[in-house]
This record gives sequence, C-alpha cells and structure tokens, in this order.
Amino acid sequence: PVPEMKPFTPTSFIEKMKKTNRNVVVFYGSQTGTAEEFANRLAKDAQRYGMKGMPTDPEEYDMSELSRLKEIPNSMAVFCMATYGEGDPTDNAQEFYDWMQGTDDDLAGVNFAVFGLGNKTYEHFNATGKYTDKRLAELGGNRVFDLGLGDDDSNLEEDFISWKEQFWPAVCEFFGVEATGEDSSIRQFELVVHNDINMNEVYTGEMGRLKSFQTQKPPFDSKNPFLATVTGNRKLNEGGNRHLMHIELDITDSKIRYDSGDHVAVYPTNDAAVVNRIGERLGVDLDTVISLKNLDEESNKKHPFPCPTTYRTALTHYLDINNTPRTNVLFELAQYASDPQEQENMRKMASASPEGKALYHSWVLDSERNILAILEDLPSLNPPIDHLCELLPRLQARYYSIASSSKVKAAKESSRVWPPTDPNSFLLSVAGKEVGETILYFGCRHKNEDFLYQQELEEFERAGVLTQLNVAFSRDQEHKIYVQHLLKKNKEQLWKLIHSNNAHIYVCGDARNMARDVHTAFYEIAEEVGGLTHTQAVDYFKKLMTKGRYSQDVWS
Ligand code: 2AM
Repeated sequence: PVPEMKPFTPTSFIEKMKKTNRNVVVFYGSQTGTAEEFANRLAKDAQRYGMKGMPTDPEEYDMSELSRLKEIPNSMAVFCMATYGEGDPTDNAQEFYDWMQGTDDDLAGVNFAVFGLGNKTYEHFNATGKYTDKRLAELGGNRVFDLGLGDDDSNLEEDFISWKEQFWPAVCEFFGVEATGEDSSIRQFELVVHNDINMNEVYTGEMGRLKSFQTQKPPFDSKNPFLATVTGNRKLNEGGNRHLMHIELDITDSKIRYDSGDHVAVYPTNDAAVVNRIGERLGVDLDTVISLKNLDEESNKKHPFPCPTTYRTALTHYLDINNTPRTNVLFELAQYASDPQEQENMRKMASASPEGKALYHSWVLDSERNILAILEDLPSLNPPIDHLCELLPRLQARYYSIASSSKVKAAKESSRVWPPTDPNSFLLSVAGKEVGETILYFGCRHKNEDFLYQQELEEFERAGVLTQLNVAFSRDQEHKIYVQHLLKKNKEQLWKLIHSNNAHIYVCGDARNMARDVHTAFYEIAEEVGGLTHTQAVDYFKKLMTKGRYSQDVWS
C-alpha cells in the first residue's frame, strides 16, 4: 500500500462537486479533529434531505473559487470553524482566513451557514466562526441559517446537535425540500477482510509510512513521530489528588528543533485490557486483518485510519475508546440494540429534546461511560465491530508544554517536558544573556505540595537570572493569596517597569480565573498609579498586546 498523501497543488472543489453530483460542501477548520467530525456528520446528514454532502479540508482546495458555488443549483457551503489561542483560525484554515480578509469577490448567490467551535473561558470566544459568518455575509453571501456558537467549556456536542436540529429545517424551508424517509444510518466505509495477506503490508500503529517505527527516518512530524526514549520521569507535586509529571525525552539524532513556548505531541495507546474486553464483549477475533474502504470512491479519505490493519491495532492506536462517545455514535449504534427500551433510550440521547439531553448528560457524561461501559451496560446491543470502528473518533495526540530551552540543549542533550507550561523555558532561554530585570510571580496552593521547580527557581534568584521571585500560596493560610494580590502590592514598581522601562508581560496558566483577574489587576495598576481612566487602561493594554508586550499562554 502507498502511504496516504495530501495533494500539494490546490484542486477545484467546484469541479469535484460537479463531477460527483454534490451540492453541499462542508468545510472544516480543525486542529484536534472535532470540527472535522462535525463536518462529516453534517455532510452525512445531507443525504436525509435528498442532498449530497462533501466534507472538505479548505487547505486542500482553492478557496478563492467560493463565488463559483452558485454555478451548482441548490447548493450550499457549510463551515465548521474552530478557534484557537488568541482568536486564531486553525492551521488548515489559515489560508482561507487570509483569503477572506483580502478578497473583494462577490459572493452573491452563494448560500452558506457557519458553526463555530470555541471555548468561553477564552477572551476571543469563537472569533474565527464569528468572523467567517460576518465576512461571508459582507461579501454578499446568503446566510441560510444563523451562526452557531459551540462552547467546549460547557458542552460542545449539545450545542452542535441543538444547532443542527434547527439548521436542517431551515435548510429544508430554504430549498423547498423535505426529509426523505427514515433516519436510518448510512455506512460510509465497507469492510474488507484480508484472509491471506503479507503481514509486512499491515499497519501496526504507524501514522503514515508503513514500518516507520522500525526504520525511523527524519523529518519527524505528526505523521512520522519520533520514538523518543524517556530518560527522566518524576512527580513534581507532593500529595494532593493532582498528578504533575516532569518527563525528560531523549531526542538525540532526531534533528527535532524547538523554541520556547513550543509543544511536544505525545501519541497515547489504549489499555490492552480494555481493548480485549471490547473484543470479548463483541465476540470477535481482534487479530483479523481488515480494511475499511470508503464507499465513496471520489473521497480523498480512502480509510478512516491506516489500513490494512487489525481490529486490535485500530482499537489500540487509532481509535478513541476512552472518552464518552458523542451522540451520533449512540444514534447509529441504536439499530443494533434488540431490546426496544435500550434502542429507544439510545435514540433519545441523540435527540435535542430536553429529556434526551438530560439522559445523555447523566448516563453518559456524568457517569463517564466509555464505549466499553456502554456495551457492558446495554446487554442487547451487539453492533458489528467494523461499524463501531467506523464511528469512533480518531485517537488524538496529546500536547504538552516544553519547559526546557533549546538554547541550553547543547549542554543538556535532553528535553524536559511537563504539563503545564511554565516560566522555566523562558528563564532558561534568557539565562546568561543580557536582559533587563526579570521578575516572576508564581502562584500555587501549598508551599510544600505544588511549588513546582522550587529549587530551580530559588537558584535562579540566587544567581541573579531572576531579579525577584514572588510566590503566592493560596491555601497555606486562612485567606486566599493569589498572584494578582502580590502584583497589586508592588504596583508602583510594576507601573514604572511597564510604562517607563518597556517591560514585557507574560501570563501563563489558568484562563478562566487567573489570567482574567491578573489582567484586571493590571488595569487597576494603570488606573491607580498611572492615573488612567478605565477606558484608557483597557486601551493601553490592548496596545501592549498588539506590540507583543503582553503575551498569554493560557488554557482551561
Ligand atoms: P485556589 O485553588 O486555592 O483557589 C494554581 O491553580 C493556583 O491558582 C492555585 O493556588 C489556585 O488557588 C489559584 N487560583 C485560583 N483562582 C485564581 C484566581 N482567580 N486568580 C489567581 N489565582 C487563582
């Protein structure tokens, strides 16, 4: 088999739609796969309304052809757009985003709808989805249905199905079509069992090239991960129910380079015991060699994961069997429940009715039922394993902050990684360089439990790498002490550094509470010491951000 490769020159999605008789194109701006999953589901839904959908990666096509969509009768473009970081589009949507910003194409007659994927704890909630929706309308596009705003901090899946449930009736009304018959599930892939195959041609967990784990060749990337040896592994915090690890990875000879603030992606594998139990529950031989082949021969996506492979490999390396399944998985599997009550409940959980949502919430989300727990708790449910493999989402790489600096790599051949991001990589990279004053505010719960890298930080202060180390322990005394309380205490010094000495501010950590309150503390400092009005203070820090002097690496 030839490894799957993306075409390099952008091709025409309009020509492809015409050739394959499609009228609904569903573009996705996706980083971790969720927006892509949603796009697949919408494209599949289209069949129920006598339309034909095509999930599409905007990076693979010439998006400047959007205005030509009107050449196709009764056509529509749907966009599932995720937002990252400071309101940024995902990597695969960057070019499309740039195009939208620069173009003055006339999109009159182009029907569109947008669903955004974002997280409310971030300042720029759903900025990409909002921008896409606004910009396409400005260019003259015809909005078929209102922008949907999914919030991953609450429940993205619920937001999506609620939006979808209103979106399709609006589409029906707009195009004057009706739902055709049963909501039956439609398979996207067909099963091929390989009874007599050379095992050298069978994927064993590789992401791209066959045998890439046996013969490692640079350049390494997400499709060709480097097998790094773990050379250090220690728990960073004491006690508590949290588990923070300091991991050292040996990347000698990998030619991998990185900068402060970069992340390392780690591919997890699923627990063999869970995989075995799924096999036992469904009564299948997990070592059967199979391929799942796309029934749509025109699709760029020939297989849902590298094929041929075994069920065991797919469930171990390629599929997410540990998270709570999304509602579409329950909906599609419902047909395999022979007990009418179990079947009804599964369908109900996939509906947008309040009762269904509540059931999905309590029975799946709150009870943290993964697919195995669902199979074990619904004894009448007996799906064919290949359909289950088609429906489960891909197992995603996990991203961790790199705490070491590549600048000191020469001296120390290993790279240190720990969740979450810390100031160390920054400090390590300035160590020994001529920089101005460097002041750190660090907050944690207890001095004796989670004062991470205490030794190193104190050593930095002694050696003068840090001019000043300020630590806030929130739970070592009756009342809370947070970093912003210490900032406020030192407000004169801080305002002088910011306003007169050109200081840069870096904020790392929790987005929902800490980063927001720290931001507010800086406004107050500008008001109290600098004499600015609140509006002026907001403006002041906005300007610092655009100049790159107020940077955040925050998460929720
Ligand atoms: P707490 O859990 O005791 O409230 C790292 O998680 C540290 O951030 C903890 O000490 C935590 O304190 C603290 N923290 C929680 N909310 C915060 C906020 N709004 N501002 C700053 N720090 C906060």
